[in-house]
Amino acid sequence: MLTLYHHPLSAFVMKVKIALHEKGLPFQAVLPNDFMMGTTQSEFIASSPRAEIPALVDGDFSLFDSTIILEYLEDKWPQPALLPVGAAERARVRMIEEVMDTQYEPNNWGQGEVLRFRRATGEQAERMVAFARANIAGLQTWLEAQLGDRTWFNGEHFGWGDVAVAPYVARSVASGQPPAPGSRLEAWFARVMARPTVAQVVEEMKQVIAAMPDMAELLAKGQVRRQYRDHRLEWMIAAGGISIVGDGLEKGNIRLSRRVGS
Ligand SMILES: N[C@@H](CCC(=O)N[C@@H](CS)C(=O)NCC(=O)O)C(=O)O
Repeated sequence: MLTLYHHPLSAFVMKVKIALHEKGLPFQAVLPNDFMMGTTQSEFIASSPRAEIPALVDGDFSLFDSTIILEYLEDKWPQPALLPVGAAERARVRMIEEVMDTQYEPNNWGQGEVLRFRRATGEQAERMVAFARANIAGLQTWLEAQLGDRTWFNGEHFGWGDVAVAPYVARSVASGQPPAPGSRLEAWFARVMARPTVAQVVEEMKQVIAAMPDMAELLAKGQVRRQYRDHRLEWMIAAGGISIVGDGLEKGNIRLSRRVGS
C-alpha cells in the first residue's frame, strides 16, 4: 500500500489526497515524528530531504513535492486522467497550480502565523491580516477570470486545475473569506465541494482546525519551531513582518529550510 506523509491542514497534502481518492488508490497517512519541530529523524527524511510534507512512498520508491507527486500518480495510474487533453490546456492548469502554490498559499499561511501563533499584535497584526485578505480578494478575482465560463478549472471535466485550487479556497472559506456572492467562483466552489473526494479532505482539514490547541502557547513553550521558506518568507517580509523573522530566528522558534545533504 502507498504511504503518504501528511498533515491534514496542509493544502499541499490535500491536493495529493484528493488525487489519490480520485484515482481510487488506497494509502496510509502517516504524520512524521516531531514534525512541528523540524527535528524528525525517521525514514521520512529519506523520502523528503527538506523534511516537508507531502511525501509519498510507493514500495521501494519515494518522492516529495505535491506537484511531482501529482505527476507521478498521473504517469503511473493514468486513469482516470486528471490532466486535461492537449499541451496548451495542460500548461494552463499547471500555471494555475503554480500561482496557487506560490502566491495564494502564503496568504492563508501568513494569517495563521499572525492569528494562531500570535506573531504580531495590535496595529501590526491588523495590517498584516489586511494585507493577506486584500491579496486573497485579488487572487479570487484572478481565479474568476481563469475560470471564465468553464464548469471546472480543468475544462469540461473535474481534474488537475480543480485539485490545485480547491484546498486553498477551502482554507480561505474556513477563515471567513469565501468567494464573492453571486460569482462564478462561488458556484464552482459549491460544485467542487459536492464532490465526495474533495468534501472528505476538506472535512478532515476543518476537524483539525476545530481541535487546534493554542499554538502561541506551544510556541512560547518551545514545542514548535516553524519553518519559514521561499514564498512564505517573502510574504512575511512584504506584509511588514521582517522584525518577526529576526526575532523568531533569534529565539529559535523560526527555522529556515533543511538543507539537502546537510
Ligand atoms: N513545494 C512543496 C511545499 C510543501 C510544504 O511547504 N509543506 C509544508 C507544510 S504545508 C511543510 O512540510 N513544512 C515543513 C515544516 O513545517 O516543518 C510541495 O508542493 O509539496
